[in-house]
Amino acid sequence: MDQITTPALDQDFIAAQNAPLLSALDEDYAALNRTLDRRGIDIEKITAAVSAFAVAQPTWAVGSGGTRFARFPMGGEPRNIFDKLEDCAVVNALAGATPTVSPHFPWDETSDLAALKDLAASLGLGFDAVNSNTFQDHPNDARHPLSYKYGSLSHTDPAVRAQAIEHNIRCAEIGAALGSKALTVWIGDGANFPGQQHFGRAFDRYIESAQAIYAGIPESFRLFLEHKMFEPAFYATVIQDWGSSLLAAQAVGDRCLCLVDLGHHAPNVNIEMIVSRLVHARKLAGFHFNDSKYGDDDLDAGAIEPYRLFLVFNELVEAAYRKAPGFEPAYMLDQSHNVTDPIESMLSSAEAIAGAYTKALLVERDRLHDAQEENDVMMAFQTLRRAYRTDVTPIVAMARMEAGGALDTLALYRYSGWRSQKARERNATGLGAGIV
Ligand code: PSV
Ligand code: MN
Repeated sequence: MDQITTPALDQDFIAAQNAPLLSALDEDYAALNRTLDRRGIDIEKITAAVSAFAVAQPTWAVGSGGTRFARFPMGGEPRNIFDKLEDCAVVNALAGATPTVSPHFPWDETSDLAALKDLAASLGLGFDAVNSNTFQDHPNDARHPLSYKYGSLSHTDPAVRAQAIEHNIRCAEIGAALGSKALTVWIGDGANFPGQQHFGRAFDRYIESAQAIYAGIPESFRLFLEHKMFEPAFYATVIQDWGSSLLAAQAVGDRCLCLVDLGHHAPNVNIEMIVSRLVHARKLAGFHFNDSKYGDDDLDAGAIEPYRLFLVFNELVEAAYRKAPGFEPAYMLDQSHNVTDPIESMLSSAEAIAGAYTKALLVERDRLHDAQEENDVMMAFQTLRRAYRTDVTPIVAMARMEAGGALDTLALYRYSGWRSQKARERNATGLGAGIV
C-alpha cells in the first residue's frame, strides 16, 4: 500500500500551523487559570485529564449518511474500510482524542484482515468495539441464506436465530483478530403493529440468543447490548429501553453490559439518570454520542442540547470520582453526517464532547454533595451551572495540542486539501453505510 501523504497527518505541519495561535491561547489559558484558581481548581490537572480523554470513531460515520428518502454522496468519500481508516486517521491527527475505530460488519468486510491491522497500526489507530449487523440481509454472503425481515436474535424461526448468533460470534472473532475487546449488539427486531409479536416470547428468545453469543465469544470480550426505542420497528422494539437492556444483561452474565446511545430514547427522557442507574447496577457499557431534536436524528454531539451532554458527563465524572465499581465505560461517536463533510463533523463533535467533559470536571463535587445533603436546592443547582457556564475553550484547545492535535482543527483540515485530494483519487461508489 502506498504511503499516505497529506499535511493533515504530518505532526510538523500541525505544529507549524499551531505556532501562530499559541500566544493568544496562552493568554486565554492564563486568564482561565486565574478564574479556576479562585475556585480552588488546578487547571493543569483538568487539562491533563482532558488530554487523556478518548472517544472512538465509528467507521460508518466517515461516509456520507442519508435518510430513507435520499443520500447525497460527497466527492472523495471512502470506498471501503481501508479508505475509512485513512479518514479516521485524519480526524485523530487533528482532534488528538479519537485513537480507535469501531468497525461494523458486513459493511467493513475484507478478505485481508492482516492488511487492515497493518494499515491501522501504521496510521496509529486501534480497534474499539466491533458492531454486528442483523438489521439487514446479507445477500452476498453464503452464510446468510435467511432473511431478517421479521427479526434476528428474537426471530420465531430457530434457524434465523442460529444464523444471527453465528454472525455475532464471527464478528467477535474478527474483532479479536484486530485487537478489539468488545462486541456491540444492536438489533432491529420488533413489531410494526399491535398484535404482531408476542412481547414475552420474543424477549425470551432474545435472551437465549444473547446467552449463546456470550458463550461463543472470547472470555476477554465484553458484550454490549444497545437499546433503541423505535426504528426500524415503529410500534415496539424488543430491546426498546434501558430496563429491557438491563434485564437481558443481567440474565446473560457479568461481562454483558448496557450501551446507551443518546438518540435512542423518547424526547425528554432523563438520560443522565439512566447513566446513574446503570452505574449503580454495574452495567453501564458506555455511550454512543450524538444529538437529536426529535428522534434518532444522529446529529453532531452537542449541536442541539449541549446542556444535556454536560449533565450526562456530570454523572460519568461523578461515577469516576467515587470510583464506582465496574465503571469502565467505552465512548464512541455514533452520528450520521448527511449534509456536512463527515471529517468536519467528527472534529467538531470531538471538541464538543471534550468541552462537556471538561465542564463536568469543573463541577465542585464536595460543594455539590454538601448542598445536596443540606437540601440547599439553589446552591446545588448553581454549582452545576457555574461549571457549565465556564468557557473551557482554552483548556480543550491546550489539551488537544498536548495530545498532538491542531488548535484550529477545521481551518487546518480545510487548508490541508484532504477532501479535494481524495475526490481526485477515489472514484464514486454508492457506498451504503451511514444510513442509520
Ligand atoms: C442504531 O441506530 C445504531 O445506533 C447502532 O449503534 C447501529 O449499529 C448503528 O446505529 C449503525 O447503524
Ligand atoms: Mn448507536
